[in-house]
Amino acid sequence: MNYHKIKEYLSLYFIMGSVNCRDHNPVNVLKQAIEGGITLFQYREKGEAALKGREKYHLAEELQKICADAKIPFIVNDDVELAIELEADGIHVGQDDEAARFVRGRMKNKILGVSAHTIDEAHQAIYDGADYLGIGPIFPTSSKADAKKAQGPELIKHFRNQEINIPLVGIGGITSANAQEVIETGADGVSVISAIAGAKDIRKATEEFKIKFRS
Ligand code: TZP
Ligand code: MG
Repeated sequence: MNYHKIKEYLSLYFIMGSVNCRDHNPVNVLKQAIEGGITLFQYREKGEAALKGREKYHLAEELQKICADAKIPFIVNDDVELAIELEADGIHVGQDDEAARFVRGRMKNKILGVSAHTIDEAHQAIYDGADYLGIGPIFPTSSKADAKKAQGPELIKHFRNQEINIPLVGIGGITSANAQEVIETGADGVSVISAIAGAKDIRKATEEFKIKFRS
């Protein structure tokens, strides 16, 4: 997909699975986040209490439909089989998941995102056909059990200084208070779990990001 379009989608990239929604219903969380202005959604069903099998499939299907109605692309984290079965708009893989070059071969005209922590990983992902890279953790996060050490927004600057010119999105501990800093260092957008999914008022929390982007 053309980079211009991808950059637009990355602006406010919401990631969530049932585990991130606490006492809220994931369907309502997604609807409110869309009302608040998210530009891309990733279904990431992870952690000890994560849904599996048919339950996971059904929730994915429900969330996909909400995205389709709102014309927000629906991306699946890690689970290539699920993404193919649902004909999702894209897939996001990390360095420990199915290799990006195979995923690209299986999902030819879909959005492919890859998490990269080093310049070598970035070059490999670009060679493999990634449409965008997820870079982080930028700030400390409690949403990913095996997260690496937070690197600060300088990490984005480092990638840009090394001529990594494809769309980049920052991830990890991003809130409406620090999002601007991540964009200023060269990211095309921010990806967010807890600052939206964990908020009391999901719509308001999402709007806070949009307000910061405008100022
Ligand atoms: N990858 C790196 S940090 C992270 C992922 C999936 C979790 C981000 O979650 P939060 O709550 O926005 O810090
Ligand atoms: Mg992964």
